[in-house]
Amino acid sequence: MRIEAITLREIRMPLVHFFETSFGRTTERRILLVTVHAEGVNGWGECTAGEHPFYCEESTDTAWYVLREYLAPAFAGKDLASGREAALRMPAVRMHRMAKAALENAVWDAEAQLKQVPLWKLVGGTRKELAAGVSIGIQEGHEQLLEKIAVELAAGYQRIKVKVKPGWDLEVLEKIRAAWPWILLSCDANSAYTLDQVAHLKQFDQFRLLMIEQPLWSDEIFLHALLQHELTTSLCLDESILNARHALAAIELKACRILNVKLGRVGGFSEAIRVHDVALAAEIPVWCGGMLESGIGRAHNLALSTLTGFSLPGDVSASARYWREDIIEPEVTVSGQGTIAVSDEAGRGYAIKEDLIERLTVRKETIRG
Ligand code: OSB
Ligand code: MG
Repeated sequence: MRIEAITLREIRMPLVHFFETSFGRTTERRILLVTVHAEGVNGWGECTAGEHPFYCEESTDTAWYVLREYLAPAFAGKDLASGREAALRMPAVRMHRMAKAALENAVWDAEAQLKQVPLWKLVGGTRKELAAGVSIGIQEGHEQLLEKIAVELAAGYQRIKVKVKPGWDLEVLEKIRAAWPWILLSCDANSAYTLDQVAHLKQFDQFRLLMIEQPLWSDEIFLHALLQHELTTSLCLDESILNARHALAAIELKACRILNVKLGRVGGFSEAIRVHDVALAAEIPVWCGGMLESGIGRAHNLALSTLTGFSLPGDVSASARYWREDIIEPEVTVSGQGTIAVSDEAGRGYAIKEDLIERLTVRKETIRG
C-alpha cells in the first residue's frame, strides 16, 4: 500500500471515574491517535503512552515527538506491503515502543481494510467470543471498592483485578474474599513492592488469587523468579516484558506462570504475536492488558485477544466503563456472561466517529511524503 500521508492528533477525553494505581491517579486522558492515509482508506492506531512517564518512560509528549520527528517521516510517501513490513522497516530509534506500536498498528488497521478481511483474522486469531475482566483502581475507601466490585460482578465480568500497594492490600483482599470467596480474583501492584517484603507478599497466598501482577521492579525479571519460588500464588509479569526475548527469559527463569501482553508495551501487533507464540509453545497462558484505551486501542486489543493462547480473561471491558461517549461505533459492550463478541466485518469491526474525534482534538499535524 502507498502511504500518502500520516496524521497525528491529540484528543482529550475525561474518564467517567478516576483511575488510580500505585503510581498515581488519572482523571483525563491525553490520547495520541495516528491515522495512516493509504489508497483511499484510513488506518487508525492509538498510542497507549500515559500523560506522564510513570507506567513506563514514554508519555503522550515523548510519543508525539518521536512520531513527528522520526517515525512518521520514515513511512510518509512510502510503499509498504503490510503491518508486518511496517515493523521490519521501523527506523532505528531505540525503545519508544508505544510510539512505534501506534504507527505499526495503524498500518495493520489499513491493511485489513484494503484486503477486506477482519483485523482479527489478519493477526491469526481463532477465538470469536472473548472473556472479559475488569481492572479496578485504588478507591477513596474500602466501601467504594466493594461497591464497584459488586457492580462489575452483576454486569457479568468473569474476573476482577484490583490494584494494590503497601497499605492497600491485605485488608482489601481479605474483605473481598469475605464477600466473594470463589470469584476469579487477581491483583496488580505495578511494581509497588521490593524483595525485602517477601514475608508480607507470602500472606497474599491465603487469598487464592489467580495471580499477582508485577509485584517488583518494572525492569526486573530475575528477582521475580526468586519471589515466585517463595510463593504458591502465580506471578504475572506486565511492565517487565518488552518483547518476546523477555517473555522467553521470564518463562525459562520461572519468573512467572502467566503473561500479560499489551500491544503498546511490546511495540505493536508483530511483537505481541511473537510474545503470544513463545508463551503458547511453553504452555504459559496469556491475557490482554489494557491502558485505559479509547475505542481504537480497545478494538485492537480485542483483535489481539482472539489469538489461541489468550486463554484467561483480559482487561478488555466495555467502553462505557471509561467513557461517556466512545470514539467508535458500535461501542464495545459486554454480555451478561462477561463475553465480548468478535465482529466478522472487514477491518477493525468498529467505525470511527470522525466528527467526535474532530471536536476532541487539541492538536493535529499531517506529515506528507
Ligand atoms: O498495569 O495494567 C496496568 C492502566 C494504566 C496503566 C497500567 C495498567 C492499567 C490497568 C487498566 O490496569 C486496564 C484497563 O485499561 O482496563
Ligand atoms: Mg499491570
